[in-house]
Amino acid sequence: MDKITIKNLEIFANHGVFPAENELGQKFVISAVLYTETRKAGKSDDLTCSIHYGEVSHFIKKFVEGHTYKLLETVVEQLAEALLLEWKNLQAVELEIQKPWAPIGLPLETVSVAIRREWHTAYIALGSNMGDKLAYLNLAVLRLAEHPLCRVTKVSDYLLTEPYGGVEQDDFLNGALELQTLLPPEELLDLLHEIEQEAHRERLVHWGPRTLDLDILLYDDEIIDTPDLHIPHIELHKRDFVLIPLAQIAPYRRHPLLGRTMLELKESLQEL
Ligand code: PH2
Ligand code: MG
Ligand code: MG
Repeated sequence: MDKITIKNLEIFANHGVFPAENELGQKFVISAVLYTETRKAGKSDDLTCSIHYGEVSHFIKKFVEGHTYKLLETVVEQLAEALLLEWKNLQAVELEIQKPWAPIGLPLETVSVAIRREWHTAYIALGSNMGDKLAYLNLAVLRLAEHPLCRVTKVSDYLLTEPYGGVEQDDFLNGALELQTLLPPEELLDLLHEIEQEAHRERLVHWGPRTLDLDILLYDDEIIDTPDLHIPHIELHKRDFVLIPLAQIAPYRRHPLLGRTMLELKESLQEL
């Protein structure tokens, strides 16, 4: 992706672990790489199609002067989030903050922290087979849509499905949604668990009845296998109640391990 770079912007501010740093202040030097498509602006010569680096620079100055954090880590984390939320066409940002006068009692040229943060695309499966199923799925969509670090970009139709997996239970209402998010996978999983809790989800029977089940199906093209988290969802390609709604909102998205599109996976399942 194209990028716009701001290099070594000097700002006097008050971040630091030592109280004297918070009181007296010192020099910080910030660099930012803004990832955005510049093609449209390049063809039209219209600044509104791009990102005004002057505005970004003043935003950074105001932000860094206007907060007092102990850690450089916090300054860049909070600043990256603020930038990604403020500029709609900013896909990713790299930030580096330097502290050339760091008071550590030793001569050094500079110390710095650098991070990259970006919008991720995730697909979430929705399921309910207890109580007001429709209200539970709608609650999930609403909670994700109103979360400051998430944007719901597509919601599939909901469908009634027979229980899969051998447990005798009521039919499910299933669906899927597409999300843009600044949350890393583990934090997204925590958020889904919080929403399940709000729906009074009780984990009694494995694969048993539930008011609300929210599963991460895909997260960019990442492959993650930790004890708590498997992405892509391990059963994704075996379940029509996942593939029907997912193929509706992301037909040409490819499974990162199987290499086949969601439409292909759905069709090959239906041929069985
Ligand atoms: N979820 C399960 C087990 N079985 N069956 C259907 N039809 N829909 C589900 O969402 C579902 C299921 C475990 O998550
Ligand atoms: Mg599930
Ligand atoms: Mg689950």
